[in-house]
Amino acid sequence: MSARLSDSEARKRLATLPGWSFDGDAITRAFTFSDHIDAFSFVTRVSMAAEAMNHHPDLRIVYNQVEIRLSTHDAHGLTDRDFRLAEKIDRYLG
Ligand code: H2B
Repeated sequence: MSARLSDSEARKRLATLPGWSFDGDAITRAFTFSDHIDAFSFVTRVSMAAEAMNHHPDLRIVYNQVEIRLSTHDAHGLTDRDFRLAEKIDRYLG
């Protein structure tokens, strides 16, 4: 299991991820797409990456909007795995 990051470590990592917010135990980002199919396609890619990492985000889809919340349940907070997944997710935006 990865070790939980301190608040200051987490904030440092967050500074490299524009668009993501820190809420103490998790990082979150909202995405808007042109329609539901684009939103859902993005979520499918995210899910494939999550499965490959065995690290799963909280996902909320409302028509063309997607909210993603990342935390490491086992560590009760943020770990390196959350930031690595966030970086992958951002790469899917193109
Ligand atoms: N996803 C997240 N976000 N946090 C975890 O601690 C976690 C996970 N643990 N996906 C994995 C699966 C664990 O439940 C299984 C048993 O490996």
